[in-house]
Amino acid sequence: MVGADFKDHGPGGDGGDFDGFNKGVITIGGPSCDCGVWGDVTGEGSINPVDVTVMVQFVYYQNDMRTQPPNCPLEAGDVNCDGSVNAQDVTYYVQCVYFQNDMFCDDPCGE
Ligand SMILES: [Ca+2]
Ligand SMILES: [Ca+2]
Repeated sequence: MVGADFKDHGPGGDGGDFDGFNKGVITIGGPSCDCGVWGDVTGEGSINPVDVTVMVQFVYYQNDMRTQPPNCPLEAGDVNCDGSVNAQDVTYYVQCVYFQNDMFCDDPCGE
């Protein structure tokens, strides 16, 4: 069929030019889930003493310097996934950075 034109013949189709889908990222209920490097509150891509400092500043001094990944369902720094950022999360960071003891919960986006 040389020169055929795509028409919308599906259910509800109006026979006009096919325009039923928007190409691109599939989104279900909002932006796709992406927490970056899980637990990275500075957004530079790794977990290190700077992240510990940022967490201590936030939890103990109400000085919020965290970077929140825009499409992450959990608050930045809530690495035990209990819904709040507090001293327990700081402990997890200290364990992770200084004792190589990774107690973080799984990345909620499943990376
Ligand atoms: Ca970091
Ligand atoms: Ca927590």
